[in-house]
Amino acid sequence: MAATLAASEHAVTVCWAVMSIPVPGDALALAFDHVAFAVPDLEAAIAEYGKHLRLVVAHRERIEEQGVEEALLAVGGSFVQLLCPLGPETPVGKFLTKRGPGIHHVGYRVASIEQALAAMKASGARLIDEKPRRGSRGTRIAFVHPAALGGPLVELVEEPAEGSHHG
Ligand code: CMX
Ligand code: CO
Repeated sequence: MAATLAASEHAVTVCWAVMSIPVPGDALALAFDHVAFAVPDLEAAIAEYGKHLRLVVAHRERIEEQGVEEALLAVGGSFVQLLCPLGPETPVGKFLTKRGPGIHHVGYRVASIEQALAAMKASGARLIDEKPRRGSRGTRIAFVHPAALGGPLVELVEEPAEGSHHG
């Protein structure tokens, strides 16, 4: 019965299902790093995710450069990124005013952010960032304009090298 499966058994099943799907060797997006949601009240959103999906906060960070306070909730090997704006004139603040709470962007994990940016520029994608910026957890990130992929804002994420220590 699914409900009585141990966490490890569930993980194996998910892994097998993903690995059975062929992926081109030169794919830039390796995995979903996170799906980001704009929320007006971070504590209330964290409480809802805990109550309804039983997710817990894996990481919290205030990212002044992006104008957000974030909470990351682990889902498998990816995250739900809850984003609360630091002010109304920040990207997430403007989004909340115009569109209300909801999906703000999708983050794709890439092996090399420089290579991914160069390849996407060459393929004609409209970039917001030509160079990587600092993201949370020591990641390096860059944004691709919503117009490039049919609507959603896209973020490219390069994980910190294993063994490196970031705040
Ligand atoms: N997804 C899809 N469309 C979006 C959007 C989003 N997240 N944010 C804004 N838009 C749309 C708006 O709805 C608007 O569309 P219309 O012209 O059809 O009304 C258009 O883009 C312009 O909106 P705006 O409010 O005037 O916003 P700006 O053009 O000033 O900026 C954007 C939009 C995407 C370029 C800007 O938000 C940006 O540079 N974002 C990247 C940085 C960021 O989002 N940081 C926060 C997250 C940090 C993190 O994940 O760590
Ligand atoms: Co993000």
